[in-house]
Amino acid sequence: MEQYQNLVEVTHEYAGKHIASLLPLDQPSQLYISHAIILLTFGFILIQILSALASGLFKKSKGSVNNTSATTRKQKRQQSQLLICGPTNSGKTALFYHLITKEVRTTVSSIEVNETPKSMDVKIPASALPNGQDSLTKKISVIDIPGHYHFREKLQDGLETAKAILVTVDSKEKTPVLIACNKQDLQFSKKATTVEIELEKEIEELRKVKKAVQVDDINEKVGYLESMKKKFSFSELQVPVKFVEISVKNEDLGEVYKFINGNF
Ligand SMILES: Nc1nc2c(ncn2[C@@H]2O[C@H](COP(=O)(O)OP(=O)(O)O)[C@@H](O)[C@H]2O)c(=O)[nH]1
Ligand SMILES: [Mg+2]
Repeated sequence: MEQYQNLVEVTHEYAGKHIASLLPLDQPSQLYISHAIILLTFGFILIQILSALASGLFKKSKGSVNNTSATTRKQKRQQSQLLICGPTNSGKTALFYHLITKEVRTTVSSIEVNETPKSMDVKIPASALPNGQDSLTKKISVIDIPGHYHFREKLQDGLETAKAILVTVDSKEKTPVLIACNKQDLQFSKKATTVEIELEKEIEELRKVKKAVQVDDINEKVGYLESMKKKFSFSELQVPVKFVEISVKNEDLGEVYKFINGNF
């Protein structure tokens, strides 16, 4: 857990420095700055997810080890909660409301947790189902947690108990992660493959920095990233992480419904 906390803190600091070094740039660079902020915040959240996975939060307790917290987690997991996380302004709350009301709402950006009180009916449209199949209803609860550092504990709890995690950006018993690249209706939106490549580069840079400062001491705990033997790549992860393109505004949410249908 300590390793996890350290990783989160270092990542946060890293993101902060990068953003600070970009700030003196002139106005035309605003687009790049906002992209950098989105990428770095998202990298921060993703590394929280990866380090939570690495520290065994999602591992099923097998046979000999059957401790109470694992049992509690299993009970909580049965609540079938879909966790939506990602950087501020990536459309988490818009997606949250659409899933439960089917309305495209212009959400007012505010930093708060949105959570359905209990299992809700979420209709999976026929268009997201194999040919000829009628729409169906899944009972799930949904939680939308802001990407702000202030909510790290809430996010950590959510990561432990979620049945599935959906990350908006602008896994055997492994929790599948869908990176939903939202706002594809906008002209300069990035393709899912571009977001994946850029994130891989950012995380690889962080891995190199951490590896370079690593102390060769067997008593020293080795973090998840620096323990990796080769270049970071999403496809090499044991956790299935999929990048898809969506638009809440255009109600282009087929990949989200396929994800929900495949996991609940
Ligand atoms: N163009 C466009 N705007 C969107 C889309 N989804 C959300 N938004 C807008 O993006 C802004 C941030 O959305 P919000 O759900 O509050 O983001 P959150 O901070 O991640 O919860 C709001 O103004 C939304 O109306 C989308 O698919 N396309
Ligand atoms: Mg929100």
